[in-house]
Amino acid sequence: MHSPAGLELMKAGFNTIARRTLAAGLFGAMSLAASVSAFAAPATAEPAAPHPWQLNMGKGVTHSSQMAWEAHMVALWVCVVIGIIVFGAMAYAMFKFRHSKGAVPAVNFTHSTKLEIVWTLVPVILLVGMAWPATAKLIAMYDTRNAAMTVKITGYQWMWKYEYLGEGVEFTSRLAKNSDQIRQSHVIPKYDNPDQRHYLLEVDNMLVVPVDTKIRFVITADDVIHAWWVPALGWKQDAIPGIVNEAWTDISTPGIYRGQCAELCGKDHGFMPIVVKAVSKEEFKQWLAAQKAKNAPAKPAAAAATAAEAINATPAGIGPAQPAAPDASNTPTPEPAEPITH
Ligand SMILES: [Cu+2]
Repeated sequence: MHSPAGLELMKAGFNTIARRTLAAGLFGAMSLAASVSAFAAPATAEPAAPHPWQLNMGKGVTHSSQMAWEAHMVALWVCVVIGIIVFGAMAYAMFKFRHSKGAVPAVNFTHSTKLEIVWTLVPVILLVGMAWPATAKLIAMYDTRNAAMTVKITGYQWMWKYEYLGEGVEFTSRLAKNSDQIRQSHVIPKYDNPDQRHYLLEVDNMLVVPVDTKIRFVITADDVIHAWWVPALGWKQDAIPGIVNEAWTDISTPGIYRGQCAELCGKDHGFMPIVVKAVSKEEFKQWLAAQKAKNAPAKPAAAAATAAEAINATPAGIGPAQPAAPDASNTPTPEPAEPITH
């Protein structure tokens, strides 16, 4: 029997264990919440970003990506059902009609007309059933009519140039310095490090576009074939010198969407990423006005100054400013999401 003192000791021990379990549980819940919020922070800024252990393809944020996802899911479930029926029938036949149970092979069997009709008709119906909506979706994905604005994309070895047609706004978009430094430092970038998470997927000037707007892209290249690809938009389009390809998008959710050149275009093919920043229509108007204001008033004055200088200056001093040099202030807030992610 336990003495009262022993009982007290047991009670105390039990209380300690209970407190420790509770503390561990609380700590676990807190660290889980912390890790969830660590992932939730970038998720709000980058709604379509892939994440570790993601299994299915992403839904993206445009009508095109939604359509691609739906077509993919239909095909996936058709495959799942076929897989279950075929492997189920095989397993059943092998188990039920096995030799040890006295099964006798039907040696005189040649064919079954009924079965042949079934296994011809079922795939035909399935293929037509999948091709019909897929074709309708493809046609919709290539219909660039009634766009509210047009952006011309030109691929270069190794950067992109964006021109907002009719707005007089254009700039180049290159690999961000941060990625370049990591690349040259031979450090292995880590996903957990917010400064390194977007290694090779960050640029100096993002393509800024409004949400809920049908945007037409005309896509070409200056030197070799490139391809403009942002998975969250649901398509990729070749950029071919001498040819103008078309595409369109309508982004539903504000955020940052990342992509890459998807056509092997030379030694720096892996170092010409694409970053799209979708903002509200109002924010886009302000951004575009700021870009125009930056370019517009300088032009006549600069031209006059250049002309006046040309008369007096030494030959080395003459020449227009480098037009291709991207201005750091081109993008109002570069990577606003990143400081939140730690
Ligand atoms: Cu390229």
